[in-house]
Amino acid sequence: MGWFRDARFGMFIHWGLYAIPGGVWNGASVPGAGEWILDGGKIDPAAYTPLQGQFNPVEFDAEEWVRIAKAAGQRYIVITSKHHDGFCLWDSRVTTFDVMGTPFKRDILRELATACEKGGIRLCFYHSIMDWTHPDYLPRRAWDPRDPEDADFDRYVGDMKSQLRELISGGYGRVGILWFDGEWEKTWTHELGLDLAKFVRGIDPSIIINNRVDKGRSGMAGLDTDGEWAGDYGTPEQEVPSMGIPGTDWETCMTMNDTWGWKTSDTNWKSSEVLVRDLCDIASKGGNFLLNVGPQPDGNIPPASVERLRAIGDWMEVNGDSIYGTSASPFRRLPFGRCTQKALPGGATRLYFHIFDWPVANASGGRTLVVPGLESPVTAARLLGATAFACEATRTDDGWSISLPETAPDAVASVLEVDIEGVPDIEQPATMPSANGALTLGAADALLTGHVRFEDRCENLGFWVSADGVARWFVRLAVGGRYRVIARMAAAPGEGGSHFTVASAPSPASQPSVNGIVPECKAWCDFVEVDIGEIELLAGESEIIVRPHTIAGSALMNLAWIRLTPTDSAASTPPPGSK
Ligand code: H79
Repeated sequence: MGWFRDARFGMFIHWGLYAIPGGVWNGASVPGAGEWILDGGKIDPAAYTPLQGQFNPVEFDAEEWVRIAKAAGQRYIVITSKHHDGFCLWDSRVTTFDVMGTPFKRDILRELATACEKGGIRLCFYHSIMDWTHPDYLPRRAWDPRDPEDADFDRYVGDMKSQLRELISGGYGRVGILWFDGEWEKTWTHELGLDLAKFVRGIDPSIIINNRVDKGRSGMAGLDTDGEWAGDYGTPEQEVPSMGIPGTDWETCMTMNDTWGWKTSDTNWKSSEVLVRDLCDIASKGGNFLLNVGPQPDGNIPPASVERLRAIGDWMEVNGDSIYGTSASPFRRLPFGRCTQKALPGGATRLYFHIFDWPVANASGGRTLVVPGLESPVTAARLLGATAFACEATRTDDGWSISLPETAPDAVASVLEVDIEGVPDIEQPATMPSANGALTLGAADALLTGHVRFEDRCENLGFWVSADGVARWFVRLAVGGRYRVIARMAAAPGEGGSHFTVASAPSPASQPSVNGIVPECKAWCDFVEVDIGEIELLAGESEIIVRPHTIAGSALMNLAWIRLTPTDSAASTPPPGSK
């Protein structure tokens, strides 16, 4: 996994026959992603496959694509050798439904392999297990008139293996990753997944295989559920796991608009600012970013994509050290942005702070970045980019503060490089009781995993749509005791009645958790405070965990805060020095 972890940033390319209709079939716009048009438009494969006769991307230039990826700072390319429609972008001996049967008649993957080799980019293949046009693939789409009795799924698997052998040892260079997809259909089994992974490894033991070769993926979160699954890394799609996944390799794949394959009507582009911050965010959580482009039928990458890649590249040119070869942030959370780290020779550590929110001027007009909780001695601090400013690091009561110039070197994300002695020693932020001993756990301070989000509008946790959504807070108490639990929450009419649990960990056996029921309110932000019972907390640091038990409506609740109020005298005395 070495090169993969170092690379951190790659280009996804979705290209095939679907680029020709670009989301429009018989004059009508087909909802959904461009590459899904056969499915979304309920198109008979016999009406779709003739697109092969129109595929003629005369402006295709593999070297230009590689230049664009390199200029963006991307270190690898994952291209669709075959997507769900079954069309193959290389000269395959197994099928005539490939690029050699088009007017273009050029082996696109071979040209790209040559350009990648020359440019020092790792070439990888996305290969769909699901195949809507292969005569032996099952199950068939409901509107597909072909008789499924004639299909032989084992023969399909055999063809797929032959094709993978062509891709791995057919002169396309050293393949970095095989990126499988479409594994969720019922014909694909755990046994077939294990066998396919073994087959690929048998041809080239160094190939990285994503987890979609097997059946372990839990929905769009892309991470394996518990169990022994084949595959080297997790594949969250269109989302960033909020806490990363310690001990697991992963890669978020994402589009710049809402489609993977070219779709003429999709102009819902993310800004380059958002994409740069996504890259920082993903690196800070220990993952890779696989950012998609869907080339046009003429062979050009859409100008809107090229423009964004160039902006990211300009940022990477200056700040790439804070991304390549880094590992996840040692901080649970930082108020101003993100952080990555790298080990230095001799046991020291370099921290890279991605400053999204530049500090405002203090009373004396200066600017300082406060790094809460950093206990390690700081030996050097400097900003990346063209700035002569000498950053000074000062120890404070609860961390370090580092002086900064008035203007941020980069309006989107400035990088401050900070060297420390040894491995990071960090006192993680924790909520402490107020003067009356109460702990208020606000939505904005929650650490989130799974399907729950912070919502700005009413400052609550919301979109709590599935049982995997968990909110956690860290608290620090001088003395333990019993606490009354009040939740400020809301659910729209017809959405009440969900059950949830508030628990502490570690917890005393006597009263480890309490259950609450969500009231029905006038609207999602019409909050009410509900007393849901008592729990007991231990002295020292513990976690308060809120998770769904049963979701009655479309989502669990909107949660503004949880307040824990001491019920006995021991805990109601605030610990010395608490704020
Ligand atoms: O190639 C791009 C898309 O065409 C493809 N994956 C990216 C990289 C893609 N196929 N389907 N989807 C995206 C969305 C489909 C999701 C679902 Fe499921 C399939 C919902 C139910 C089955 C996978 C399994 C996600 C949840 C469970």
